[in-house]
Amino acid sequence: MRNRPNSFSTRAIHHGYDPMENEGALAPPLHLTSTFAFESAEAGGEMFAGERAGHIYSRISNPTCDLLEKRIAVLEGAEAGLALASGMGAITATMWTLLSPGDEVILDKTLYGCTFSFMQHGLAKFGITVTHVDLSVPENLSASIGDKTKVVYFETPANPNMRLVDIQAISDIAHAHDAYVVVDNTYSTPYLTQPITLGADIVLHSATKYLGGHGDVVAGLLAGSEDLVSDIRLYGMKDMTGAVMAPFNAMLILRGLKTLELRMDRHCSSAMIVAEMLEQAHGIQNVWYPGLAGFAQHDIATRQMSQFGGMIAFELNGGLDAGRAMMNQLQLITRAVSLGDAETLVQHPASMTHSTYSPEERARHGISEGLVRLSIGLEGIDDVIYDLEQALPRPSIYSAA
Ligand code: 4LM
Repeated sequence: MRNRPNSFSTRAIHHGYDPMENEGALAPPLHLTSTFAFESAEAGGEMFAGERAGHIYSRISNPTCDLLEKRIAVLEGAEAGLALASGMGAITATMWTLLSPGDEVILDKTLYGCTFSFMQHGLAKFGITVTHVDLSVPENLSASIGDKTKVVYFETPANPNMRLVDIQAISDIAHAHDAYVVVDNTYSTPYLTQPITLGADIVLHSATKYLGGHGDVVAGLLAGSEDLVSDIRLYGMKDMTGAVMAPFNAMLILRGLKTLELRMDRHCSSAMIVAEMLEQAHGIQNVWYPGLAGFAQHDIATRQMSQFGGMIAFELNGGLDAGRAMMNQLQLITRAVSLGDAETLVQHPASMTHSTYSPEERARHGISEGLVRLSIGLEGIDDVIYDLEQALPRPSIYSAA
């Protein structure tokens, strides 16, 4: 009997699965079935009444998804997990479950474009008050939270401008007011930050990104207490959104998780090299990467993240025009949205992922029009640096400096 906890990678590879219970199959079986047979009419009725365990229908649960749910729960330090069709499926299923008309949700200032749109245009339409607060300063939450606040929601680091939120400080304030804390941990992954262990109630992911890791699947995951996750499964997922993960996609995410630690180590070390290069490069106005000593919230990053992630935001002198010209010069780095893949990706949030904000909203929410976002991949770092260097503006041979 082992009496020491398994490491992150060991849990990501082995947790919840015994080949000897599955005909010796090393890789977990893919249960491609929509429905499940009942032993008797009474047994089926008991399952529907919640009096007997077992699978009923794959919009509620499925054994392949079930294994993935156990894995995300153990990696996040949570009691239970849930697999959903997409990151947006995880977000919408959670919010439809936790909120009712008349409630307030407090959101951080900066969110992924479709999350912003769902909250601003979706939830608000159904009688929920949607308030944006700069949560990078926890005192701002104390000043705004009230009796109607049911959920406090944020990303850290935030997409696309890398702002960080102190999970523990925000959770303490929210819980003193009986509000739930929901954290989108897509950028960090549980390998770098575990929000539940810092006080959050629900952690959720676009598993499309680092957890899948290969750009071949759209998927979502969340984790939290047994009770909350069961509510989201039976209400937000089953009835309100139907945003259920296909078993085949669960298999791809299970495969991705096995190499998450290895991949994240490489994403993080390469991103650090790129961020330092950009900081020194000609024609760059700003670089936002939590690992840089000059990053405004470097102290929170050091406390809350074990490494600093694979995402970088930067802005060139000359703003959007200069950024677009640079993007068009790239030969290896791929112009595409999404993130966390093996390929290094570049995109322009104001015209792409964050075009769901109006220009005025972007200005209010701290997303500059010229910001360029890089998702550093797994290629040889010399090739990535070479590509960036050949695409960046060159100093004029006439300049005095
Ligand atoms: C992107 N992002 O940024 P699905 N939460 C965060 C995200 O970045 C995303 C989602 C949720 C991008 C997609 C095109 C922090 C997505 C939504 O795409 O529904 O799995 O996740 O490039």
